[in-house]
Amino acid sequence: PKEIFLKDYKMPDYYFSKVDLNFILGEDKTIVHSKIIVCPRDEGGTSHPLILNGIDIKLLSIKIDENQVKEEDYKLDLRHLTLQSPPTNTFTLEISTELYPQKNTSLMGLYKSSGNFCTQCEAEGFRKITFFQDRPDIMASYTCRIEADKSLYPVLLSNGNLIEQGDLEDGKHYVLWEDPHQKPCYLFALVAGQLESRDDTFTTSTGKNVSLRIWTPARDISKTSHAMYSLKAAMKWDEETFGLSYDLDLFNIVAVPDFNMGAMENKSLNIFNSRLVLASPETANDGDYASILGVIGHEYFHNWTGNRVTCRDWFQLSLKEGLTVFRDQEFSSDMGSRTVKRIADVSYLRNTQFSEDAGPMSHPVRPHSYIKMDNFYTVTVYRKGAEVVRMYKTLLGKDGFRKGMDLYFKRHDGQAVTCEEFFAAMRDANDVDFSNFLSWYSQAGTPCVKVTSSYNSKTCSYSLKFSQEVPPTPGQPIKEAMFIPVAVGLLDSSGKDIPITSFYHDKVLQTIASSSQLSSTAVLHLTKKEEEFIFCNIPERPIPSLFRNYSAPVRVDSDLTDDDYYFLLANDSDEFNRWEAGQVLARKLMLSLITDFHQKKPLILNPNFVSGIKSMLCDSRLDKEFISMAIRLPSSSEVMDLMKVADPDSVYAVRTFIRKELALQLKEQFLMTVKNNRSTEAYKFDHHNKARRTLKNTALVYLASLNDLEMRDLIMQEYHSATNMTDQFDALVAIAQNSGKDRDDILEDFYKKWQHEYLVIIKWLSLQSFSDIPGNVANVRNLLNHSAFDLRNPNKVYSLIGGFCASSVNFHAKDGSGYEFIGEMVLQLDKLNPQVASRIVKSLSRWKRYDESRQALAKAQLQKIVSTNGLSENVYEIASKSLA
Ligand code: HT7
Ligand code: ZN
Repeated sequence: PKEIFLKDYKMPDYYFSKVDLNFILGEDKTIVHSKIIVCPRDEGGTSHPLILNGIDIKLLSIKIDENQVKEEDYKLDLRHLTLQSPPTNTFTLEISTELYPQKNTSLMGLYKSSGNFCTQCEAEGFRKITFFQDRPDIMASYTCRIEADKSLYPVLLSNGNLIEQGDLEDGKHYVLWEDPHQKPCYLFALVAGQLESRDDTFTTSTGKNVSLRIWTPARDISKTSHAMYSLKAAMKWDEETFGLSYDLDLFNIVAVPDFNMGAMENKSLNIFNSRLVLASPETANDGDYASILGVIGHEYFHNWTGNRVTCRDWFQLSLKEGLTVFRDQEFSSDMGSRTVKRIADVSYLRNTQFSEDAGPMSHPVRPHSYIKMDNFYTVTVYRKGAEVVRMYKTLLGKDGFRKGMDLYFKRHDGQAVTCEEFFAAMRDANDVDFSNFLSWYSQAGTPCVKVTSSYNSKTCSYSLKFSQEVPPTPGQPIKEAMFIPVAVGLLDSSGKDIPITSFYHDKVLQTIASSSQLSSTAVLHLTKKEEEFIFCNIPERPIPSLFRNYSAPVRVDSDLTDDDYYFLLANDSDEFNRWEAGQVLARKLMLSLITDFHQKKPLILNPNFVSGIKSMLCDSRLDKEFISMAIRLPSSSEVMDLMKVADPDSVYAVRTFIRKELALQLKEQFLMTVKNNRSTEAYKFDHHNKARRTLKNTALVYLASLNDLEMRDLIMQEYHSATNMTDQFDALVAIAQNSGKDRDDILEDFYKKWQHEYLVIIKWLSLQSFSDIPGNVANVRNLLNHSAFDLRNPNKVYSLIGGFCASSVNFHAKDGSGYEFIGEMVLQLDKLNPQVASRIVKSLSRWKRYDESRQALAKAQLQKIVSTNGLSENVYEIASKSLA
């Protein structure tokens, strides 16, 4: 397979100014006619070959300026149609193709989902529809005519405005859509089928009325009210926060059950995985409601960050994704609790991106190369990319960041640009010098920052010395120092922030202008491998609160003692760092218990830790969702990441021990928590109610670990009396922790209740696949044959097979049965849907982190996969890089 490099980017020789598409949708084939106005970049100059991408489609005819192109004037291979020497002045290119959406199980290009036609063109799906320069820097205005059977496909949608429609012979009808905005082909969309809509309107700040429509099959319309609420909230938020209004008269969202990712921001016709649109209190839980809010926001925000200003090439993906994730995170923060959202986002980053960055698939936020672009829709591009955007805001402040955003849109509206252009807008709007900040885009790996401190009581000065190191990653053995913003606060012995007025850096005194920053927090600019900051006028030895609000995506290693962390846990004015202090203590505790476990010593829980958890649990001044996050233990993957040789069994044993011990020692407090946080009111998705439910159900999971009759009855009662899916499912999770008849019966009961609700069944599958109960691989294998499972549906695959990979004990079973199962599944899936298969094969990529025996077993599966004939490029890229 061919690797594509960022350094080889070349401007296109031809631009397309106008594209008219005509789809004739049929039951066994679809015909697409395209008419393109092609403009040579060097108008009237020398002729260059025009290379068009095309995969899995049949060429029917090709014309230039209405004349059929002769066979000797073009070349057709499995991936391209090349016109050897097209005209050197603007010309019209007409191409007809035949395609087979009904057979398209890759869910890219045009395909059928539950009887309806829909498209997915990002990143490179448009080439499965027609021959085209399928690259994001080809921006054109489009029309789209769709012709189809009227009774089978009464609704025909595409981008822009509906300008014509009518009936045709033989029970057919047609529509004509026109999109006035120039766009790259990855934003093209078409939907045809039996759908109904929930309609609403939004009036923009300039007084324009926008029609909003959310389309689903008729039976699901009642589940779209939260999505509509989320859309309107997002439209309002973008106007208020960034001054960005919607730019067309119509905004459509369509929910489909078969979709490779979460959603797609096609211009004015967003297509969503139905799990991110449909919700009712009975069938969706708080997590689903929160995801819908965030993802509806995310896709809507792309209208400016992605669509109006797009990427020059796919290496720049984070330009739109990192920025848009940052925007959706801020939106969700403003709609709920800022601290809780930040904690959730940082936990996710640590659990997923840190391990990606420490493995064979580690790549910079802007990758240097790829074989298959689909493989680079990663947590690094999305989540680390969002942290990079957040650092601009931390460095520039809210107003400075807004100025940078304004300049970015002023300069680049309607253009396809690079990450440098975003950087330049931030820099120029604020007139700052961010020297080596761009290395966040080009260097992979999670930087590690070491901090040591000292206090001089004679001079009342306090020194913080920093050293930074970025670990070697594939293809990047040596790293430069990064530009790292460190938000620092200093606490006095009563726990209050000491005002920071000035500090020395490089022997230069820097005074903090109180207007630009809160004087309780200073943002230090780390730019070298080693440097020192000396704070002046510090009357007593302070306790430092470092990287407040997680000001940079780094690992921190400081000389703070456990006592310092307990102090921060109790006192820090930065709530994020209060949580962080608890996590540091929990990580240290778990690692030391793991050592004890390996040395076969008895496990004893540190009483300070128990009282720390107890005081959090009983502190009525704290936000309830914050408490539930603060009393949760770091995940197994986070702890395994910190071990020399990752050992799932010892992590599992220690986590189970701590959970049970906390439940034993704090049983009264957990029971009170459950009692005090029940509600008799109807389900409401707001922060207050969500926080209450989360805390109650976290306490329930602790209590379930006691696995005695009293707790069993309590949780059964919670399950049966639940009036919403959040409470019902969390009770089910609590019960299902322990194997036995209760577990089997209740899983059966839940299935019977919800078997006709596809989105609930997905939850049921993942609950079972993720389980730590012994020998679970056999259960998961059995579920493959359950009538509820379907290998062609990505949601079901991610729930059952993806969920299994995330389970620490069974996936890493010592006998290799977990790896073997995944090896088999990858090969089966690859024949149907390579994108889904390559997401699953990633779970084997970190095999070198485990003991020798597990290494050999996982490696054997990867070797079997790469040596399979006819393997997709998607899976090949991940499996071969994992073996390298
Ligand atoms: N921009 C969207 C990307 C996407 C995608 C990529 C590859 C294959 C299928 C896909 N579906 C959607 C999603 C987003 O907003 O980030
Ligand atoms: Zn996105």
